[in-house]
Amino acid sequence: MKITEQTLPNDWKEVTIENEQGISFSVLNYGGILTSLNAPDRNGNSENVVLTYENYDDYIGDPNYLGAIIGRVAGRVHNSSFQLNGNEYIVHANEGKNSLHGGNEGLNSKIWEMTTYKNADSAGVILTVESPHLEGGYPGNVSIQVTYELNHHNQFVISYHAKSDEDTVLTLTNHSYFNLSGNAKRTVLDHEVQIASDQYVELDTDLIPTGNIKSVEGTPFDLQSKTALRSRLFSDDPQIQLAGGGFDHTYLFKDGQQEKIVLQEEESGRVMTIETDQPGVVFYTGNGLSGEQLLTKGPAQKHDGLCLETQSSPASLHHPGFPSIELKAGETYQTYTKFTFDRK
Ligand code: G6D
Repeated sequence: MKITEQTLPNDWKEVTIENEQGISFSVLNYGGILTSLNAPDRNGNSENVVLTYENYDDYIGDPNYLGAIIGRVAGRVHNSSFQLNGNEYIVHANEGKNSLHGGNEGLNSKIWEMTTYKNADSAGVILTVESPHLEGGYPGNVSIQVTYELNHHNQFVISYHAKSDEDTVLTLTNHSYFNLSGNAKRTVLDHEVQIASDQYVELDTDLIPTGNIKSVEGTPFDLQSKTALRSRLFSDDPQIQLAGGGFDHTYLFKDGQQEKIVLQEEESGRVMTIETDQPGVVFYTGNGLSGEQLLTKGPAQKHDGLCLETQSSPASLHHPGFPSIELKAGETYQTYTKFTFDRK
């Protein structure tokens, strides 16, 4: 394992970790942003499989949240408010009347402390940050730690750990846009995806969960077997249309299946398998990406990348039947998501 650290002209820090099998990642102390995740194709060419901005300044105030740690509450909080222990909390509205991804004081906009470590079989970066009481409107002083670890088994593991001194709500994720073609040389239209879920969450026109948990059976949302995205992203299904021509929906995982998501691209031969202890994932197919954003590959375009934001759902703040995102004072928030890379 090789660890390198650099200080950028704007004084941000960037750490890069690489193993001997051609897998490496780089992360910023700003927002815990993944600026690269390199994996080999079937011929052993190691290329970046996450979208990256050409100019790092574009990560500031990024409407796409490229690569960032998201919280305190990933997703949308309806009317930017919720009840907890009989108290109403108003969180920062940054999308009309609703709050997206923790509001303007979200974890993606903070400078995290970074330390590195190396073991016999792995190496990683530990990112820590303190989120003070009522930051973004959320109660509790919360200490958060996110670890990005790479091992010799071609696994990249993100672990999340947090504690609060007051009852609060929390659900964290990473907002990387994956594209297995390598350096985004193609869109994700010819990626194949498989999600171990038979339920998705219906959205309203503001992309807020309606509270209805729908069966995927017989709909374009059925991704229980390997499915080419090209066959679904142009569906006239009202929910696909409402999301801007693609997916932007929470899937609730079925119990008992360790491998929750498989993503692959035939042309490169790359395969990425995801395991997680999170109850669900927001599957977003980059419907909002546009040429205003300059990626390392050039101007962004719709469907240049896709997000697999493993998380619980803020829908639980307003509807029954969803896994809770409450975190009791003194209890530990602990979750992981493991990305395993292979090539065929
Ligand atoms: C769009 O609706 C999507 C979100 O899910 C995504 O996180 C954001 O773009 C970056 O608003």
